[in-house]
Amino acid sequence: MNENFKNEVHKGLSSNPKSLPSKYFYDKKGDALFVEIMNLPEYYLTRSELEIFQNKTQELIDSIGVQTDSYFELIELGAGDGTKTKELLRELDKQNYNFDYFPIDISSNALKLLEQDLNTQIPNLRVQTRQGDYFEVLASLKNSKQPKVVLFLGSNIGNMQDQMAFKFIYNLGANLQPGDKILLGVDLIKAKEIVLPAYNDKKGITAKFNLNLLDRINKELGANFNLNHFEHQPEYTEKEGIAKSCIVSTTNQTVEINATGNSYTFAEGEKIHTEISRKYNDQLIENIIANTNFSIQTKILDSKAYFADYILKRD
Ligand code: AVJ
Repeated sequence: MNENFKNEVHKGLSSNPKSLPSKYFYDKKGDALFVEIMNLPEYYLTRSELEIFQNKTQELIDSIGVQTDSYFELIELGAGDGTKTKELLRELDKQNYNFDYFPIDISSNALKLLEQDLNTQIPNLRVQTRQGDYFEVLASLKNSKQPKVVLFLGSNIGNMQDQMAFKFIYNLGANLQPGDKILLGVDLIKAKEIVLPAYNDKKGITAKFNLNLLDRINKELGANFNLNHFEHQPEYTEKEGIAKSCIVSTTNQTVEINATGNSYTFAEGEKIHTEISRKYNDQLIENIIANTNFSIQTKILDSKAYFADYILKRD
């Protein structure tokens, strides 16, 4: 049993207001539900960024500033199935750039599948998968002193509070050298009518994704959450620019968790905060990177200006 999971669940459910960390969404079932989310008509994020990678590939290559005649390392944090990245990899391969691709992921299974897929689809590509924690892997790549481009796509940074996002970029900088780049994909602040449905789809897949966290606690920590007595509840205001997901208790109830040896009471209407998905604009990105060694070099948008890929340059 995972001690961190147990401790974080206990801490979150003992706090007021209650919360659970979003990083625990991604067990096997959660991974599969997230793939379903990416294919939902309401979830525009993945399609918008894919459009950038398909239609603005040359702009991306020009702004990461790599040269055909000198080696570089292309590192991806949380590579997933590589759909977007493949657009870039294909073009770099076609234009004979000299680089290795280092996809980093927690899931060794995802990395194995990605490597096989890349080996058949882009046979020339040199792939070096790295399983593990982003920063441990980055620290191990630091010694090479080769020019680096780090991809952090999909608005994954949006799950972090701004202060955490600052620390994250700052720590990336500590593992990079002057001139290195980060390609940071972020969802942009826009109207509630567009953002909220992305977190509240008609088919109820996002609701399942959110509630799966309780199911995971049931299975891995021996708890007795009754999923029929909890509901998915998303919120978003354009003013704040942060989509928030909660799980609401629909009745007064008590839940026992064997692994923690505790019970937790929920009042009717009480919320468990499970996720923030921050949306950005230039000012917010400027604020987050203000005390890091990075500056914004370029911003590339999709045709609807829903999503942006920022190229940040390490000074
Ligand atoms: C993978 C963090 C980008 O916040 O939009 C999708 C996760 N949560 N639907 C996001 C998610 C609910 C997603 N990220």
